Amino acid sequence: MSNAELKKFEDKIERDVKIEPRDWMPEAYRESLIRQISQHAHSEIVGMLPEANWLARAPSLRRKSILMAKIQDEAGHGLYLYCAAETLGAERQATIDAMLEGKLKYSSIFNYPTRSWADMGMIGWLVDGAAIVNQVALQRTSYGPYARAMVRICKEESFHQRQGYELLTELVKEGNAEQKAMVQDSINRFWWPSLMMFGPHDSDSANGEQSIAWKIKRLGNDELRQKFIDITVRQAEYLDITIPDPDLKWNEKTGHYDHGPIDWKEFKQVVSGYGPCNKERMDARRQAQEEGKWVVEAGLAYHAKKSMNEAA
Ligand code: BYC
Repeated sequence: MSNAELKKFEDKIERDVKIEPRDWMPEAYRESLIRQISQHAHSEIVGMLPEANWLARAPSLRRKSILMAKIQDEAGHGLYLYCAAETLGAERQATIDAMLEGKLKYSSIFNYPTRSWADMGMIGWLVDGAAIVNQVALQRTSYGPYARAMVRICKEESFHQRQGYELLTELVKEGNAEQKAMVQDSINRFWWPSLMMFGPHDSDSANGEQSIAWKIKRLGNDELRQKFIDITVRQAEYLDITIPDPDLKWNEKTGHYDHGPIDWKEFKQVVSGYGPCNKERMDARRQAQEEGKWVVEAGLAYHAKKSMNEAA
């Protein structure tokens, strides 16, 4: 690395010029991006599993088509993100193997079970809602391929969030008491894990400061979490359901909602592999890898044959 290269890189970051795959970049910047982007990709793919659990039990053809389209979108998001990581030299299978060995993470939220149909709405509203707040900011991330992937992903996440909110609105406004109770039970289980999606407080965020300096992250974990809470409280009021936080209240001084303490012990447990569904999720991914091997082999054989024919 020469000083001139580093200066050029820092200058681009400073002027908000995107860093592109062929540009020189510090090794630690490249590694941090691979870490974040591949974990993001794994989250999209693992995130298909809790929803797939309800595909065969969707209550109507309309709901089933919407859910299927959403799950397929998540697969697409995973693929754009794996491609973005590949532009940094990360081999896709190697990042998947690293996740299966527990060396790379995926979002904590997908280690919780989906117990009722209302959970399909709750995931759309809260989980995709949290993802959008985070990803809108990431559209301005400093690495070009990641930023561009985010633009399309955000458009699709918007549809996901809306379909979830619409599903819940129908349940609470047109449903019976039991259906409304199902929505309340669902938010009771998903509220706190959704807040954990934004990661630890900034004071405990190991990567945060450096990532913000490099403009990989444009906003800190706490600011994003607060944005999400501020948007979501009003939407919960419209649904006439209670957010399970007795300390949640409007703060006139700050112009934001204050919230109660997050259970970081639970977060740490889930992230280190001991959440309610970690084992189930990893078993499903291992099985998919095993069953999909022949597709990869067939694709590689086709590619090798085509290259040979072209060379002949
Ligand atoms: N879960 O230093 P920090 C979706 C880790 S999918 C697990 O603050 P950073 C969707 C963190 O990785 C949404 N781990 O980290 C799909 C770090 O460990 P490592 C996924 C978490 O990177 C299907 C350590 O904790 N979105 O939308 O600066 C259906 C310390 O944290 C979590 C993304 O991935 C967590 N929640 O900030 C529906 C967005 N939080 O890596 C929806 C892209 C933290 O040092 N990622 N950790 O071993 C990001 O924006 C950032 O990586 C984070 C964390 C804000 C998540």
